[in-house]
Amino acid sequence: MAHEIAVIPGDGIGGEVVPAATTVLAETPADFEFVRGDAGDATRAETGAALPEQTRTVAAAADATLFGAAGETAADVILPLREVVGSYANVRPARTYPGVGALAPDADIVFVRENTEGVYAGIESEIADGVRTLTRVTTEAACERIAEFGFTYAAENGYDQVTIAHKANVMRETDGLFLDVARRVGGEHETGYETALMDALATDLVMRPETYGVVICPNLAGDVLSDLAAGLVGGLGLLPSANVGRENALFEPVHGTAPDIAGEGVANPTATVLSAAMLLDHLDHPEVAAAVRGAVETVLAEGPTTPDLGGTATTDEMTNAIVTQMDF
Ligand code: GGG
Repeated sequence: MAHEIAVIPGDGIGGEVVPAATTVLAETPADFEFVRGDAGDATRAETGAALPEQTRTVAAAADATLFGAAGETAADVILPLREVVGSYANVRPARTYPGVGALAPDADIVFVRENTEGVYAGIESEIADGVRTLTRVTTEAACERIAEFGFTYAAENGYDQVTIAHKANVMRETDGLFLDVARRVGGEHETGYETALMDALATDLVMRPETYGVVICPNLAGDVLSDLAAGLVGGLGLLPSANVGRENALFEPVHGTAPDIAGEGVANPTATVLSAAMLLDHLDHPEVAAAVRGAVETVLAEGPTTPDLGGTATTDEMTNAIVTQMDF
């Protein structure tokens, strides 16, 4: 039976890279039915809602969702969409690929980011003229769930080092709880772990990226540190992600809408195509996912590539090259 995939391009280059990924998926031996959903800045301008009810319904009913990018309406689109699919772990692999001119020649880091709470819980207020507050939410249950996910991911994917990122010396209650719980969970697993203050970790990720494996992070730290790692491995155009829940999942490039190049047809499709490969893994097609990754790696090494990687190819040219290289 065909897998039903909710396809939500969103804004900016989302409208270019998501069709690239569905083109790749459609050329695989797996069987898909794509159901389109609208969301984002343009959708809000047209309908008044950044995430219309119909799009929520499409995502909730699908076997998995492929999302592009959100702009000004990110908080009204991607955060509730993650809720709709019940996701709690945002997995963001940052790898160096042969042939890509990267600052880090040998990085293979996977950020496992808690994505239901922290400072992204959306509890903000203006309590007086010129005074605004934000409430951070940290629960023992969510800390345990993300730590368990991170250590299990490390064991199942051959990573022998886990780093727990935190800032518990300043945010003593919230990151203190995150750190305590993640340490306890780490003690129940065989994979070795260390803890790291997230500011010092940012420096060390730049100086010694090859020493890191899985990095378990609170929500905001994971968002920021994974973008930093993108800079190390060749740019945001290369980082895929999976938002994983107990039963459902949403896949999206780590990058945003890239308004500077949106509409020019030169957006790098790699991050979204690799997100589609993560979707294939999730739907239990590991061989097909491996073939897609192999094709992406060949094209990154041999070209043609888009301008962000030093090439002159359009999104369509790079996508077609990936399709041509797929070997099932
Ligand atoms: N595809 C990633 C995207 O749309 N990013 C926009 C953004 O601000 N995301 C916040 C987040 O990932 O939590």
